[in-house]
Amino acid sequence: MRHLRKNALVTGFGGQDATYLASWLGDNDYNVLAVARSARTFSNMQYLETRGFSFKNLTVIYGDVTDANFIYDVFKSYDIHSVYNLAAQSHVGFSFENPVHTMNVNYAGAANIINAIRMFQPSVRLYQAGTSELFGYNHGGLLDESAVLAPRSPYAISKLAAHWAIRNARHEGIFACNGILFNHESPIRGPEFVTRKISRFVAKYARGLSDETLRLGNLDARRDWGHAYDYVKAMVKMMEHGKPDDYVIASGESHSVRDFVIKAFDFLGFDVKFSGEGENETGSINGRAVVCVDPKFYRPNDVNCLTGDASKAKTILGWQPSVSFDQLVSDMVRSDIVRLKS
Ligand code: G4F
Repeated sequence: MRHLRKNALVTGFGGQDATYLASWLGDNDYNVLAVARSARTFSNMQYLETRGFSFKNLTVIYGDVTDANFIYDVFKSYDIHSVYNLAAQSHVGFSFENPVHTMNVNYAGAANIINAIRMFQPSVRLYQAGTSELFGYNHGGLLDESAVLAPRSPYAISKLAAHWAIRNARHEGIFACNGILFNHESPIRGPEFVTRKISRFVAKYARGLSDETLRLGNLDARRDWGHAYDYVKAMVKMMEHGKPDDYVIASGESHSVRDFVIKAFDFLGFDVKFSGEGENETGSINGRAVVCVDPKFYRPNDVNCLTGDASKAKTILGWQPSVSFDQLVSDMVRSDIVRLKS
């Protein structure tokens, strides 16, 4: 008997998470209907192909989640099993300068999809990309699904609105899940995020291609960094589980931005020593400053520490992260070195 594939609609295609997810779904029982805003965004897919990822059973649809009529047309044209709403304005720093745009993409996109499910295909399952930024003003410790939500940026406010839209949709009978994902990185992370900014710099430095200084903002910020490929598999587990719910996905340990810098250089045998405080702090190798603080990268409000407790996902979904912090840093730096060579 011919095996029938289910249609999974993935928004935000071209971005890190949607690219990994499309690969995984296409290899595993699904046709992927990937929503992209433009063909310019396929460099991540091309890069992953060089690392052995495949993109089978993929159809790209061009459109924007903020356009309700576009979403409705997709729902009228395809028999959809599941929607992964990963389209977002995902940069927290940028959201302070563009709060309305951020709210529009991050909330209206989710609201349009919920409306489409309600009107056209009520049995569709929906995954919403939530975030640990929802925990904003927290007092440290491990954060799980019961932790207080206290957003600290326009980005987090927009994601909180979507988070509640999903919870309300679930209450009315829609299969809708919030994945409260802590930071997740990879070699295809955008260079505007701090981990990739660091890995790219370190690769250039190691190849002798940079005599510049890496300029960073808050070195004390602590994040719980995991690997994006592990995290997209958690999304699928939520959607394939019998009951919709909200889940924290995290590694359970946090590291500072400074730790990430030290580890990235250390991976290539360079010993960075930090000295000074606040705006005067520098990181040096053999007495030469290679890292400095630039207040331009400070945010009006920053979240100081995020560490997640993914016990619920581990127990109920059987999810486990497979990539350690050290492996993540080394994968990113190694990949940037290879890319520079080619
Ligand atoms: O890499 P970041 O920009 O990631 P951030 O703000 O934690 O957000 C990411 O993770 C969230 C999950 O918790 C997602 F919801 C969100 O969409 C995104 O994927 O910054 C991490 C930390 C911040 O505290 C920031 O202030 O690094 C600090 N930082 C220090 N210097 C910097 C820099 N961040 C950036 N982007 N650039 C810097 O030069």
